[in-house]
Amino acid sequence: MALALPSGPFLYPVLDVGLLGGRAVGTAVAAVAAGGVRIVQFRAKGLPDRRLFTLATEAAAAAREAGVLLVVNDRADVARMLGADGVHVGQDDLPPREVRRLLPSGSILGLSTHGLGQLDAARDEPVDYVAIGPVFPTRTKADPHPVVGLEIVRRARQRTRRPLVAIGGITAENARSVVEAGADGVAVISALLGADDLTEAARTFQARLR
Ligand code: 3NM
Repeated sequence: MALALPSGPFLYPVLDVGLLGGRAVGTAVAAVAAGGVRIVQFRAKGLPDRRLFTLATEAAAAAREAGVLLVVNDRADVARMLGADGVHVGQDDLPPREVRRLLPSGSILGLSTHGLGQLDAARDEPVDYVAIGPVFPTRTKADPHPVVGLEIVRRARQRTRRPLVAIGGITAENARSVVEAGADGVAVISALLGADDLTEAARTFQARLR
C-alpha cells in the first residue's frame, strides 16, 4: 500500500543531526511527534557511514514508536536497511528513478528543486512530492541556492499537481504565507531545532498552518 503524506497543510521537520543542539535524534523525533507532527526527515551530512547508520537507527526506532513517517535524506541504502518510509533526494543525489527501484513499493520519494526549470524537469520523475526552495534566506545550508520567494511558490503551484513542500527560512511567523502561496507542506530546520521546547514549537507551527 502506498504511504500517504499527511493531509492538509503539514509541518515536515528536517532533523539535521548536526543541529540538534545536544538532543539525541530519537528524543527529537519523539518531541516533534508529541507536538502533532506526522512526518519527519532524518538528515546527516558529512558523518562517517557507521555513525550515520547508528543515528538513523535511533531515529527509525523513535519514529516507529511514535507512529510518524520517517524519510531519510539522500541515503536510499540506509532507508532500505532500516525499513524507513521513504527517501528525499536532491538534484545532485542519485536519480529518483534509480532510487525508486531500490525502495519497496509504496515508499515515499521526494525531490528537491530550486526553481521552475527544475520543477518542470521533475514532471516525469517517479516522485511523490517536490520540494522547492529556499523560499526565504536561510543560513542553515552552507551554499544555498538563490532565494525563490513566495511568487515562485505560487507559480510552482500552478505548474504541478503534485504535493509541494516549501523549504528554506520558514518560521512560525511566515509559514502561513507559504501555505497561502500554495505549499502543501513546510520543511523546517532552524526555526524548530533552535527552539528550547521542540514539542511546543511544533504545536505553534502547526496552529499557524491551519
Ligand atoms: N534545503 P532552515 S534550504 C536543507 O532550498 C535545505 O532545497 C533547501 O533550513 C533548499 O529551515 C535548506 O533552517 C535549509 O532555513 C532549510
